Order: sequence, then C-alpha cells, then structure tokens
Amino acid sequence: MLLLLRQGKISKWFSGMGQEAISVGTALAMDKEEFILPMHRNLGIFTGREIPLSRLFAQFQGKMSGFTKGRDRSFHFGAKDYNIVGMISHLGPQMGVADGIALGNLLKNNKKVTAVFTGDGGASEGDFHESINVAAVWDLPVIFIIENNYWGLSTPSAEQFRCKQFIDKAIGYGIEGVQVDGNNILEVYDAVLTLREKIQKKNRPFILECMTFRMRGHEEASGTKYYPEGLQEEWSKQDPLTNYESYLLEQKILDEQQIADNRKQLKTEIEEGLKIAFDEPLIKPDTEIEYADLFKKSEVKIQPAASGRINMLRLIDAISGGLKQAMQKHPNLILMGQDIAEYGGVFKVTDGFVTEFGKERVRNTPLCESAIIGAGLGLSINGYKAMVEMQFADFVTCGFNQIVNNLAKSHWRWGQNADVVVRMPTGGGVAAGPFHSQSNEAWFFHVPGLKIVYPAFPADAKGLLTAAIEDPNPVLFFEHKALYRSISGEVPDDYYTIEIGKANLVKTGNDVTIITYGYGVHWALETLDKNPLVKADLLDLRTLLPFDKEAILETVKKTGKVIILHEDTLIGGIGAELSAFINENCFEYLDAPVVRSASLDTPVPFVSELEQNFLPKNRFEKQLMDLVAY
Ligand SMILES: Cc1ncc(C[n+]2csc(CCOP(=O)(O)OP(=O)(O)O)c2C)c(N)n1
Repeated sequence: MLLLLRQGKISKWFSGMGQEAISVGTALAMDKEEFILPMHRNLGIFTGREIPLSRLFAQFQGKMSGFTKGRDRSFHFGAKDYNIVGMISHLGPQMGVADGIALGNLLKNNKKVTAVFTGDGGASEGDFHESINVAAVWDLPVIFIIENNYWGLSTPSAEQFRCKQFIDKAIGYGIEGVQVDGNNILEVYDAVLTLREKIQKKNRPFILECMTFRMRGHEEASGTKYYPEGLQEEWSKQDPLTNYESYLLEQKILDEQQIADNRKQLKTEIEEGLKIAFDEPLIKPDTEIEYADLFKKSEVKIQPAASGRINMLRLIDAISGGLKQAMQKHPNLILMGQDIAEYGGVFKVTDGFVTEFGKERVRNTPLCESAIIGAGLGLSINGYKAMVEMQFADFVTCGFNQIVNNLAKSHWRWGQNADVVVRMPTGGGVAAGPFHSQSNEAWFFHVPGLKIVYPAFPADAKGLLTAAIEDPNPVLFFEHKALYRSISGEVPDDYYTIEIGKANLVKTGNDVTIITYGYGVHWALETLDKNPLVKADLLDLRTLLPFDKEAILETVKKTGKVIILHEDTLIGGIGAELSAFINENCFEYLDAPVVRSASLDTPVPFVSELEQNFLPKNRFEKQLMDLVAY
C-alpha cells in the first residue's frame, strides 16, 4: 500500500503497521455472523473476513467493484455481506451504531456479540461517553475495543486525557474493562474470545483496552517527526508480526520454508488483486444514479383508511394514534426517547404504550441524543425500524452529526438505508424561550439524503407519520407543540398512509398564492378569514424535503403572485429556496416579486410580547395585502 501510495495509485491511506494483531486477532475471534465496526487502521478486519483483495483495491482506487461506487475513500465503507460496518470520518459515531446493532441482537436474544473500535484520541469524543453509557444501562452485548496507541495524530495521551488507562473508565460506567498487550495476537484473540463467552452467558458490554503503538504517521503525508527520538525503535522490538513469527518458529509450528512460501503466495494474491482492480475501467458519472442512490427505493403503499369511521381528534391524539397503529403493524418497530416509557413522554404522545407494547419496544433512553440516533441506524442495519423522539426539537443539536452524516449519507455511501424516524416537537408561541421554541427544519433542509415532513392538521399528521415509519429512509417529522392541543380535526380511525412529498391546496383563489406549512397554515387561514375579499390559493407543503414542485408551479402560474410564510427565521430559511425555485422556473408568470414572511433573524425570545413581535404572524397580514395591491 505504501508503494502504491507513493506512486499515486491509491488515495489516502491510514497505516496500521504495528497494530495488526488487534484487527486480525479480533476478526478471528469473532463469529463471521457477528458485526464488527472498525476504524481507519483496521485493514485486518477486512482481510480477516476474507474480502477479496481485488475488491479492497477497487475500493481504495474508487472503482465500481469496490463498496461505495467511488463515493467514499479508504476505510469509509461498510460491507454488509461480511457483517462489517465502516466508519464515518468523525470516529466516535461508530459506537452508537454498534449500540443499535447490539440492541437488535439483545431483542432477538441470538447470543451474538458486536465489536466496535475506537482509538485513544477518538475516546475523547462525547460519542464515546454516550455510547458506553447507553450500552451499560441497557446491558448491550458489545465489546468496545480501544486501540490505545498513545497518540492521536500528533497529540500525545498527556494532552488528550488525564486518566491513566481506559479500563479505569469502565468503573465509572459500571462495567468491566480488560487490558491486554495489543501487540500480542494470542492475547487479543484470547481476550475477545473470553469476553464473547462471558457476554453469551450474560448480556453486557465490556471495554477491551489494547495497548499498542502506531509505527507510521497518522497518514503518510503527515510524517512522524513529533515522535520523540528512539520511540519507534523501542516499539519496533515489539512488532506483532515479527514477534509472532519468531514464536511460531520457536514452537516449530512454522519453518523458514513455510514462511517463504506464505510470503510468495501472498505476494501473488496481492498482485492478482491489484491487476483486477487496475484493469477495471474508471467510473463514468451518471447524475441520475447519483440522485437515485440517495434513498432506498421506497415501497410505501398509499393505503386509504379501510372503513369510513372518523373521530374528531386533537393533533396530539392523531399522532399518538398513528404511532400506536404503526407499532401494531410493524412488530420490528422500536421507540426510543427520553421519558417515553411509563411517563409517556413530556407531551404524552406515548402515554400507555408500555402497557401494550412492553419496555423492550418502548425504551426510555439516557440523555444521549447522539448515541440514540446512531443506535437507530444500528437497529436498521440489524433489520429493525426505529423511531426516536426528541424531547424538544431544539435538543437535536446534540445528535446533529448522526443525522446529517450517518443517517443521511449511509445509503448513498454504501447502500445501507437508515430506517429511522426522528420526531421533533417544534416551534414557538408558548413563551418557552430560545431553547424550547426553535424552528430548525432549515438546518436539515440543506442535507441530501433526508426527508422532512411537517404536517399542519391532525389527519395529515397521522397519515404522514405512518408513511414516514413505513418509509425505509431517514425522515425528520416535525410536530408543532403549540398545535398539539389547540387544534382538532376529523381523523380516520383505521390505519392509513399519505404520500410523502405531496402538498395540499387547503383553499383556492385567483388573487395570490400563499405557500406555507406548520403553524403558518393556521395563521394564513385566520388572516384570510379576516380578509374575505382576498381570494388566495393556500398551499400547505406538508413535506419540505422533497417539496412538491409541481404543486408550487401550478398555483404560481395560476395566480402570478406568491407569498411564502414560515415561522422559522428569514435568512437562509426554506422560503429562500422556494423563492429561488419560483424565480428560476416561472419568472414569466410572476406579476410581483416573490415575498417572504418569516420570523425576525434573532433567537426566539421568552416573554410573550417579544415572542409575538418575533413571529411573522402580525407582519404577514400587511405583507399579504401589499402584495395583493401590487
Ligand atoms: C470529530 C473529528 N475530529 C477530528 C478528526 C481528525 N482526526 C482524524 S483521526 C484523528 C486522531 C485519532 O486518534 P485516535 O483515535 O487515537 O486513533 P489513531 O489514529 O491513533 O489510530 C484526528 C484528530 C476527525 N476525523 N473527526
């Protein structure tokens, strides 16, 4: 690999020289059916699972027969056929994903163990803490393998953490930790095997700390100048390959001839693999495929309610009812969130669910948004569906990385869908201040690979939530807190789904188009009631990503005047994108500039007078009337 790198024949490379015993020992000790989640230095996991070298080289060269269709490099890939889940660059998020896979195994009671890797540097991340904490509380069958090589890029342990060793941290999590010489393959192999057996007798997580040293630079370009003089020479005496070879020679298990034969055979294998990969043509870009692979093909059947039975329900009851029916329909659906079990969630959406579905499927979580959203992906890898309730949409910031980098990108990167719905109680108007009132849908609107649903009425909320849960892709489902108990509507009693991506024309008129969603729909209705002379098309988007382009074009072409209304702040909001879309696609039909009505570009204030001033509702009426008069 080093030669190829110098020749410019492969892209970036993270050498595991000096640490090989950990990957190889682990791969051999784990059952092939069990998942391993490696890091950037764990080539031995991939070769240990006997992935053909030609495919690995194809991956490193960005060829089609690799694992990511040329979309991601080096070790950033998963290989589901080999039960390997590759990392994202952010290191720590792997551990939450491992929790989810392990949770799936726990629920199946299949005695399978999951192994996940981290370095000593990555162990400083919040994900490390969250994931081990969740695994400890839930007794998850997972081994957290820490490759302690004393350096994170150029930063020595003394500048990374104060603890002496990682097994000490295990005590804090209430779990057991084991430390081994990571340069001794027999010790690593034996430790992993022993921990597996312990876990199979009684489900629980372990920390396995493997002491080792990275002989080369973080990646080749960054060198090793920061290592103190003599350190590499010192560690080279403990090289795992040469030491093991000497041991096998001493024990007369190998002789020099066999070593030479092995090396020759490996050289041939490498050269053959390389040739296959090099001979493969370069990938030809096809934009259609690039877009198509963002999502797993969704087979959501649009299912109308079977009977005509209708109830008048509040938004909260419609959501709760939809979720309950989804739980009945999908026995593999797992709910996770803070206080959602016996307590029923802070808004009571899951009130009574534990009694019907049990605590295994309705899971209280620690305050660990990142690990739990990551666990959602892990559950989907293991054949489950997950719904994660954010206690308030504001708190999604603590799980942001998992959503935008893991859930959103995994299908496009390596074909693994994230069958996860994140429910987001959102919005203001309840005098709850800047951290319990935000509209943050625009943060996610910019992320390819996500779907965003935001219903305004009870019937839409139920049918779109059931559709979101059926959809095998990640969906953010926004629910306006202030509407939970303030609006009611007719809701079909039976299970049904509404198509994601379709807007609804709530009112029709020729003067002007109002495009909005969420609370905006109700503000617009109120304003139109107050001004009966204004005849407007009122388009409720219902889904923000993908937004309904046809419906927008149709109404704009009809009225020639558009105002976009949203509760979120103005700059960089969804209105900006919609306005650009309209200008680009039906400029000739416009009789006035596209107008946006949004909240002030400040955080959401607490005091009611300030909040009302912040929200667009009171400005909207004038903006609408000015537009009509334009
Ligand atoms: C969140 C995040 N911050 C920074 C980086 C850049 N980075 C990549 S690897 C690395 C050092 C990791 O050290 P360690 O976890 O000890 O693993 P090692 O490389 O030593 O095997 C850093 C800083 C990153 N990939 N992700």
